Amino acid sequence: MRMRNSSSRQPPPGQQESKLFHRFGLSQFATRFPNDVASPTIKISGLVEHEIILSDALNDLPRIEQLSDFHCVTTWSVTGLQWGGVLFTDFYHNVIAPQVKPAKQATLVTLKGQDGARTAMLLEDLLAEDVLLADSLNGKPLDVDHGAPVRLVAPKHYGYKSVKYLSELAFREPSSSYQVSGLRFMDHPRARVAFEERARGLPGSLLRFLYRPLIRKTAASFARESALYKRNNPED
Ligand SMILES: Nc1nc2c(c(=O)[nH]1)N[C@H]1C(S)=C(S)[C@@H](COP(=O)(O)O)O[C@H]1N2
Ligand SMILES: [Mo]
Repeated sequence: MRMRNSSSRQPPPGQQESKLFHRFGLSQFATRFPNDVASPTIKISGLVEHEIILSDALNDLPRIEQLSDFHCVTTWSVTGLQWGGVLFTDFYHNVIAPQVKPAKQATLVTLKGQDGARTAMLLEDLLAEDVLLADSLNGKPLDVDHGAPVRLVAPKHYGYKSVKYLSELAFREPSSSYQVSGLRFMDHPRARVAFEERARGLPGSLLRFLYRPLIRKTAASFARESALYKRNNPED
């Protein structure tokens, strides 16, 4: 088993440390949960030679445990989370490239979650050494709060790129337009934390102050809905 520490001591610009790893997202996602945790699939589609639907996406790939920090665009950060799973780059080179054969020009990948969350990342960013498909957190199987059965973890990008309940990856040309979870301006095409790319068109340093007041209420509503869901679905 490989271990890696990608956690950093220095908080990125505009971020503040949170001791709690909030279940979090756009307010309309508070009540949404994965519809299939027991026999999930990930579909790989778009500009590809062979579309496939994988039922055990992480099987047979080398596993890694990685310590990394997590940065929500609304300015809370958690440091030192231990994710377990496989490197996206291993998944790409051992499964996607040989079996799916994406077109050369398809350098943008849209990501979908079982709850309807949508965003996109450059393939180049997904192939960074610290991007994972994770199925465990802090030594335990991922739970529904944090993305079971499988989520993306892209530590150098704001949390909204780390899609939970991952259900589909689609390869596209970089110029193609794609749907996002919320308002278009809120989804920066790269969303790199180090450059404070919080959103399109507005300076990240301004958005800090607009987003920060939303944290407490959002986290509370996500926690409330999670408690209700767990009461009704004790087996998940
Ligand atoms: N499928 C899905 N993925 C998602 C979200 C969501 O609501 N649904 N929220 C995003 C946001 S804004 C953040 S900050 C992180 C929060 O991850 P957590 O809920 O595991 O703490 O997940 C991201 N990925
Ligand atoms: Mo977020």
